[in-house]
Amino acid sequence: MAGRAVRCSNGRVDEERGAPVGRRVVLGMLGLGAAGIAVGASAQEGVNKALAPVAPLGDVLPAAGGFRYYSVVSSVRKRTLAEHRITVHGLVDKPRAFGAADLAALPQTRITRDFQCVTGWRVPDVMWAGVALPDLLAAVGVKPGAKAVRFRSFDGEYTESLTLEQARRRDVLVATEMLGKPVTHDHGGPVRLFVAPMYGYKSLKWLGGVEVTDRVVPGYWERQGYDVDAWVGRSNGRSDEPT
Ligand SMILES: Nc1nc2c(c(=O)[nH]1)N[C@H]1C(S)=C(S)[C@@H](COP(=O)(O)O)O[C@H]1N2
Ligand SMILES: [Mo]
Repeated sequence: MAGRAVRCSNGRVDEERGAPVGRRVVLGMLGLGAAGIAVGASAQEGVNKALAPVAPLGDVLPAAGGFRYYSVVSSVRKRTLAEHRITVHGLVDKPRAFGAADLAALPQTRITRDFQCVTGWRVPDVMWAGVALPDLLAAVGVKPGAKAVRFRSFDGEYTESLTLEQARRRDVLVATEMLGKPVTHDHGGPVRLFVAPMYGYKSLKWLGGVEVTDRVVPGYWERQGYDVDAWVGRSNGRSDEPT
């Protein structure tokens, strides 16, 4: 799928789902303040390559401070929080669909952490709010024999996984708010994951399904060589970017 580069500077996402596109394809930059400086595709590619596995992260990118908007598909249909449901199923006692009111009825957790992509960019001190994943799992009851959790995006392509132990950390959020507002569509709203201790690719956007499983099923980027245990600073991607 390399070469299907689509880039739109305003971060707009079309309504229709499209074909998968490569990781290097930055569809747009959502600037925070003055950080939304457009970077040409080739420059961005160079930056990604240079920083991919081992660069000292953070103070390398002059334009760091803004999120890059990432999606492996060219467009994702929008869903409102009111209509959206997250299905929680698999090795659980009570499989259940959670709508906005159901999520709001669970304990709410707020955390502020840096957001760190494995390719080098970092956004400091991002505030997130939502339901801590252990609280969501407790609401359905995890069966004996469960070992992992698999996440599916309603973009139709992206998946992620955590071990059950990782999924029970209090700093893993099913996030409905980011930066003090509902998570926007471009950032994976109405509901996305935020896995604070790990690189950004674990923080699946457009969360649709949570399945408790008996083993870790590697996610989208992990099938292309990225570490499954993506601890910031303790794991890393590959120097050759997958497409
Ligand atoms: N569904 C989905 N989730 C995703 C991705 C993606 O392409 N699709 N990219 C991941 C990567 S690599 C990063 S760094 C973050 C980027 O989040 P942002 O687009 O809100 O900046 O989302 C992660 N979650
Ligand atoms: Mo990333």
